[in-house]
Amino acid sequence: MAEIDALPFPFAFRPEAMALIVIDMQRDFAEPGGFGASLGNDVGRVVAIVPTVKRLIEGFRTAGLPVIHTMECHRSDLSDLPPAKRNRGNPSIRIGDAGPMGRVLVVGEPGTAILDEVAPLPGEFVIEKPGKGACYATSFGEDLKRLGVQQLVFAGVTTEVCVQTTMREANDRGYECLLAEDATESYFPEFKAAALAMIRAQGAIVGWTAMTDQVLKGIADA
Ligand code: TIU
Repeated sequence: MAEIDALPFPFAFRPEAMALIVIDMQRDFAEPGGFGASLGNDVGRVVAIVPTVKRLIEGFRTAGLPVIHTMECHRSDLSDLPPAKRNRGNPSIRIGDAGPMGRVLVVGEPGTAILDEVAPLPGEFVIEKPGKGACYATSFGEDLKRLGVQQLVFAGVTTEVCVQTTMREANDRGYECLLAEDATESYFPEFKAAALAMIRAQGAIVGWTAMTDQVLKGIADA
């Protein structure tokens, strides 16, 4: 059994049971005019991790391990968008509204697409999710069972919203979860730091964290 040098202690790694899940690396969270920017955020922080996310994805592909992508998005009739989500806050444009990259977070719109640099390859799973977590109202749980996956390495955005929500959902469902620290980002550095600390506190109460180089070394050694 291989190990990944992780916090709060090494992560025992089983290649036959491991997948990478890349959360919501979409133009809407990374480019001006998208949903993230409409909430008043600095999207440059998300753009900065793209090369590291790409390196992590390529490491899993090279090792022949599954890569799963998620997209936060809604049907074009918005039937899966609760009013409580659409109306929350005071964004300059709301989910479903027409923006510079098409309708915000709606399936098939240009802004909803995953960034080219980290785009799925044919055959990789893409989970379209209407919530912040990937387990709610999706086939994610069944897909993982079909793949035989029991351990998940997490990357993507944002750390304390969709990434942490999905990690907590997966942890409760019995998956061992590890977050790649430098392949995730928040619009708020202090929230990222707090999320990482919360996840690995109390003996990995939610999961482990490790740098991408350590994850790739673990895979290469396995
Ligand atoms: N706003 C924010 O930080 N995140 C989201 O709305 N979605 C995801 O985290 N993907």
